[in-house]
Amino acid sequence: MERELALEFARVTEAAALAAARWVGKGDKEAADDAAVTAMRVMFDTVSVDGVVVIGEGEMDEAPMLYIGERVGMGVPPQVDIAVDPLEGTNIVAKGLTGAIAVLAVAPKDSLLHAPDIYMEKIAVGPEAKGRVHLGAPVKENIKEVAKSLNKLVCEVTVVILDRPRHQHIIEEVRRAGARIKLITDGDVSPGVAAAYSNSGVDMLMGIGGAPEGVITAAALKCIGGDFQAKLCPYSEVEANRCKQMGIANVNKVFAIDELVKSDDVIFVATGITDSFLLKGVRYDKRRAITETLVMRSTSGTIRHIEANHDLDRKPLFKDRRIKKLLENIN
Ligand code: VTB
Repeated sequence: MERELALEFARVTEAAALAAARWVGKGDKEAADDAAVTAMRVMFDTVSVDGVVVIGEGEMDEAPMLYIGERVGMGVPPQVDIAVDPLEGTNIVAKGLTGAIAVLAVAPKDSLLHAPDIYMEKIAVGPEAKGRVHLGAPVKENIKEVAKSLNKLVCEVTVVILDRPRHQHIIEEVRRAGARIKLITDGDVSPGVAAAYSNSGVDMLMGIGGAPEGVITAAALKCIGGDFQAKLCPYSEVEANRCKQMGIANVNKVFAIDELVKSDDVIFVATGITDSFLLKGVRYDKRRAITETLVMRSTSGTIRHIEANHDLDRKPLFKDRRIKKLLENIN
């Protein structure tokens, strides 16, 4: 993939973040998601790829846009798989909490795992701990390995976990091991990626979240050199069959990062909507808005944080008929 594409995709997540940011704290997660999806769709139309959404807003019959199987881009080569989460953290935006991002990952056709929207058990760590942790190993062992790899004491290691009753046992095991915990209300992509930044305040992500979010996190960690392992968690026969239909023969398999993201040519882009471990959220300054976007390419290993200052009165995005219509509905 041409490196210029990375910047084109950055404009896509910026647009989603700018649109969703208007709904921060308004208690309407559907409207926020709708805004992010619509803005992303508008921008995708300008990107020179022949893309298929392999992870998106759901199946064709349940999502009007960015559904799994939808073709996006201008329809010109390269052919790519696209994993998108236009608003990772709809509840976060609705309540005005921290941790919402607009995110996507792009890789050559057929190289991202086609994961249904079911749960996935995950472990994410940074480059130093690569190959030293194992999903399924005792929590205490994994934490010890992370501490050693980072030259920290166990009591200085920070593990991020989604605050859910299903994680009570992990929380207890981490506490027994003596490590620190940050519980989050939602949004496990940003802390998963942040685990690879030595000064982010996150050393590990553990627990069960969404499978699509898992593949997106794996794409980022592939760029940055971290490690990620995952196991699908189908909770019913229907979900297990859905995995099989999507080509996953063994639903109990522990996937290594290179099995979730098979290509070495990956682009990961995320823009902050509200502040997170990774990025600052959208801020307004008079008639301008400031966004922070993370852009990574695995081929070069370059990691860019792009701060953009948008003129809200001149931005073509806000002149688009579809976006204008959505914004009119904000009270
Ligand atoms: C997970 C997590 C996401 O939603 O999908 C979660 O990966 C849903 O889990 O980051 P619950 O059913 O337990 O709420 C997010 O937190 C946000 O999309």
